Amino acid sequence: MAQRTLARYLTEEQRNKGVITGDLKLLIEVVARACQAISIAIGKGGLGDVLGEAGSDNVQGEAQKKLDVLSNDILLDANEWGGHLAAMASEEMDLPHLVPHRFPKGEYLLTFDPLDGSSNIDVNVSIGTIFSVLKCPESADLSTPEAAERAFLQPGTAQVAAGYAVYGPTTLLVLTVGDGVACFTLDREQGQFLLTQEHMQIPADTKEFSINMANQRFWEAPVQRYVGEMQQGREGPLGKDYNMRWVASMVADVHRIMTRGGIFMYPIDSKLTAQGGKLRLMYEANPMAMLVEQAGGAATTGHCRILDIAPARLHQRVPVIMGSKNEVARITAYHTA
Ligand code: AHM
Ligand code: MG
Repeated sequence: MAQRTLARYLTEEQRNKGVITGDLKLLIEVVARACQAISIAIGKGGLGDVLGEAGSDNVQGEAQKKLDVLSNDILLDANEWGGHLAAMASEEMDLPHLVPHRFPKGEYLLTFDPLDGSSNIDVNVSIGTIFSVLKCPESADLSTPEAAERAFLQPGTAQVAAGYAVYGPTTLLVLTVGDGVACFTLDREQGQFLLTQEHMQIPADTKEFSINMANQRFWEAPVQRYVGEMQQGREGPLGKDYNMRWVASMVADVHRIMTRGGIFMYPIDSKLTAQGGKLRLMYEANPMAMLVEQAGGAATTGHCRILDIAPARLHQRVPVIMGSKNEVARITAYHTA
């Protein structure tokens, strides 16, 4: 049987199922090509001038790596001319990027974390790109970047597509257009993504958890209780032994969970109270929550479903707990107990 390329998958979602529009198909193909370009840049490593610090800080005050900046530029350049977008917003940029006047404007908004897992860039550990697509409200004021911010402030339930690329031993693109989750592998010889898994499903139960244990003393009581019980293993109230994995690239940690189950947590803790959490709602939590839910998992802050949050700010941060449904239900119950 002929291999199913990303283009063919998207054409079938459009033509046979009517799930996506032609413009959304084009948008996703452009994002996928940008991810291919990022994958090539990352692959150069020490052979190219791509590793190390960029010498600048992003809006969140974090030091940018050269590859953070390069990946951001690749995504902006690839997406601004196609006519499918009204504006883009990035973890690495203070304000939205409006489509320049010389290009036609489309009906979608794109948000991205161009290179997630910045601490892993220079040490050759898996990193990724996360993206989310929203419809631009017809009444949106796109006259200035400041005014355009409001158009993006939609809950995660409004996303029409979300995905991530993981740059690991292979480069993968994991995508949802609201019709389940499909995984594509980059064929480096052909230079295109080929469908390698359809209908990804996260097992409802797990024996694997993912959290930065170094923050343990700062956690709130429900997280202390849950992780404490997992650590007690077979002898504890959960009655089974757990394993722990923490790559420190959300993309890689969530991809492992998409593949074999598990629970990923970056909860609120006492040193994050002022900023509301570590991970960003628009660039990390929402797209990953849509993918996880589409694969049969669950995603919460501990107190509410991530996709239901009405964003107040573009760069808003939130606590994140996501993965295998029954485990997420357990820690959610501990938050309300
Ligand atoms: P980044 O977007 O600046 O890379 O930050 C997000 C990353 C996530 O990928 C990961 O889950 C987390 O930060 C790692 O945090 P820590 O350094 O506490 O392990
Ligand atoms: Mg990130």
